[in-house]
Amino acid sequence: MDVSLSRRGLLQGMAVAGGVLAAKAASAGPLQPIQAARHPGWVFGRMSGAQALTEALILEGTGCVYGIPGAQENELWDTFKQKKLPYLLVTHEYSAACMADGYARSTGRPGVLCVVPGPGITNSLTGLGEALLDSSPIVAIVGDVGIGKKAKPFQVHALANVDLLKPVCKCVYPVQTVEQIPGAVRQAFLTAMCGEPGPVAVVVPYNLLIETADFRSPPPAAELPPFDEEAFQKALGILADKSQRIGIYAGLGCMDFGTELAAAAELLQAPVATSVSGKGAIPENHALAVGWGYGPHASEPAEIVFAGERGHPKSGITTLLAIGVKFSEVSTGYYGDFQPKHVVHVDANPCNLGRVLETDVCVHADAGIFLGRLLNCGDAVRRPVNAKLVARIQQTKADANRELCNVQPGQCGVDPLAVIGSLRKNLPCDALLFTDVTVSEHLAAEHFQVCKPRTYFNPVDNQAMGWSIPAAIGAQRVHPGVAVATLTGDGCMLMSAMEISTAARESLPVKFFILDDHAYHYMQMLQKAAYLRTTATQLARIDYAALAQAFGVAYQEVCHQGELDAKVRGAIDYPGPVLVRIATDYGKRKIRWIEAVRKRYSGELTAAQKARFMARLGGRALNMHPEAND
Ligand SMILES: Cc1ncc(C[n+]2csc(CCOP(=O)(O)OP(=O)(O)O)c2C)c(N)n1
Ligand SMILES: [Mg+2]
Repeated sequence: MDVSLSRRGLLQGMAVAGGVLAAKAASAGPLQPIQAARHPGWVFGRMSGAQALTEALILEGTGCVYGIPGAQENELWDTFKQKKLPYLLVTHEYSAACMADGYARSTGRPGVLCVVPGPGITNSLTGLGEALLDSSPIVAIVGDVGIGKKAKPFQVHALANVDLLKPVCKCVYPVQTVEQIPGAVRQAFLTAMCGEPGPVAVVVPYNLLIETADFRSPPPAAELPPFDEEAFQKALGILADKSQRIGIYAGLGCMDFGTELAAAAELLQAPVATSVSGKGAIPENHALAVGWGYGPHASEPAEIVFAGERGHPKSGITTLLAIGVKFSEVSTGYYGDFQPKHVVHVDANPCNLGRVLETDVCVHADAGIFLGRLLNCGDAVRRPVNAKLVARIQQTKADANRELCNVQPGQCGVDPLAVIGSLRKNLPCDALLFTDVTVSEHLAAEHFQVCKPRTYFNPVDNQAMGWSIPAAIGAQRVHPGVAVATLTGDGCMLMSAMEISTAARESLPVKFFILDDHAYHYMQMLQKAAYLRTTATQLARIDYAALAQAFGVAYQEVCHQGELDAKVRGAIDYPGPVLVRIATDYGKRKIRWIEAVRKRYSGELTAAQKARFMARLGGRALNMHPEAND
């Protein structure tokens, strides 16, 4: 969280609001429409707080507001309707935050939610937390209890609403007067997007929504994106050293600069690996793209190409150029990406720089500006085409693809890797895929090839189960002609399944692919190795056909691998929402992420901790009458 930036943003917002106050003092009587026309882009004229807030949302290009109205915001929702601002009623505020997140990740612009104070806020916290940790821009419009002379004690929803939001938001703007409303909303959009994006809340006491004022509120001044020239020059010196082999690790910060990223890779003849949220920043079928991560937890081609092959000491990379990325636990497989000899780390948030790997230079810069400048300095860093590198990448990718195409059927269901292969084969390349917190997320990150930016989404760093269903619905709402699908587990589905009713009500044709194994397989994988038994991991057997019928969506069931492709295709081609239950047999499917993380984690245990674990495992292994699982 960039606190200094937030403070500066807040000050700017207050300055704007102050201008409005001065304008109010100077104005007399209702303003004429002709005056408003002279101020395009301003919230201008006499109106209510709710109207000014709605105008500000419209001026910021809001495509949809997700949420649930309450007594505190009925004035606002009525104004959305009056001003034709699109909105979507959800079933739970967790979903509203996830939908705004799905909107933000798929469009690159802030997603908007609107919730009541108290339970509306507490319900939305998990989704806002996901957006905060995953750098997703969101603007939360939140009502608050009434303030002022007439305010009563013990009002409904009178929790510490501003304080509740602070830990999950980049910044919170508490509005105190009606005049501050549009300035605060517009500042929130700016703050959500600048530097490292994230969620921002505007908290409005409900009585201000029905007050009127004369508004003269201009758009806030945009901040210049960061660029540290001195550090850039130092980075250039490192990248110009032709004795070193460069690898690029690209994150979400590169997502809208795919052309520049690919050009930089070609200029440096550098293989490109991405973080999970960076998937799609470079088309993964590009000759220099190697997939996700570069450690033993991630895509095998990335590991082989970055670490180098055994017996070929000069084949790995020696200089890492990390752009628009932080080295988070999940994406690095518990910090399993190795430390190269040289590291240049570029990011828009200085708090992310140099925190995990040792760096030669940290460049506080916007990824797009950095890439643009790097390309302008082409002559200093250009390398001749490395045909050997390209051939090695092609070979390792072909090997990985062979594995994907030859998945053996599971004994009592479908292998999840086959599902990933089938989804890739049958979804168009511009389809949006929302994955979830099931063990299959790591298989998908490893094997699902993404060729377009902003088409693959995962709740990475908060790992909030149930995220994919609402996030996909939120995205489908503003991408009507695009195929949208979820890849989720039965446990995740149980957390947010009610939202499928929203897809049915609104005819949003999302395809909900559910891997059903009646269990938290993820937890089982972790528990079995450490405890030789499982606890609290078995789920109910659900009648999915009845569930789909109850929601009013179409239903498809896949029980055998042989029918997988046809049924996946059938669901994708169906014009409405479909619930697809895939009877899943995780069987002995190995997951590189789990294995690598387990190894790293156990490597960090103290000798005493290891001894205790081993003694317990030994004792349980010898026990002839083990306790039942779960
Ligand atoms: C809200 C929340 N609660 C608990 C967890 C811990 N957790 C991570 S994955 C998981 C199980 C997911 O189950 P399911 O969707 O069935 O996928 P599977 O494990 O079977 O692949 C749990 C409980 C979490 N990440 N988020
Ligand atoms: Mg499961």
